[in-house]
Amino acid sequence: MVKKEIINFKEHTDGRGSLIALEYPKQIPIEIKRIYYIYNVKKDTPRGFHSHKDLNQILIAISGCVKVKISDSYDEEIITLDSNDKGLLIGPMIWREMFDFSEDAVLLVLADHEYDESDYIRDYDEFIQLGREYWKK
Ligand code: T46
Repeated sequence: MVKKEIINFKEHTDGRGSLIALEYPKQIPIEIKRIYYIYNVKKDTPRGFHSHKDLNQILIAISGCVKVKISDSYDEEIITLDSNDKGLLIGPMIWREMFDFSEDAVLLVLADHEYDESDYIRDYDEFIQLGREYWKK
């Protein structure tokens, strides 16, 4: 099993519609420093292909559907994000690839650090080497 968490968000639904609030630490376990969203992804165009050294992030398919392949350098898993009341928490030293974006997919990402290119591991062989030291199964 790859270390990750699926967080189910509480929906506030009434006659007018639905609302989901994400507040630290009640609904989400990370303090948000940055928010970004990915959309208009071309058909059959995967993204990601990297790990982070320190960053924690929560991925939410606000609209549509997207699959995320995660690996800790030993095991891998594919998680389907297809509902805006569910978030995937991924921590450090987890390789991620996002693929099969539906046309209407909007992937919202909450991150606990500012953008820092030096936090990325973009080379897969380097990730496997560092990941095996980090996770030591
Ligand atoms: C991740 C997955 C889920 C910025 O300027 N600021 C930012 O906060 C981010 C995230 C990106 N950028 C720039 C850097 C690149 O020129 O936006 C461009 C696309 O970024 P990237 O190729 O890293 O995008 P993805 O979709 O491959 O990966 C992103 C995040 O970078 C990454 O942290 O975990 O989404």
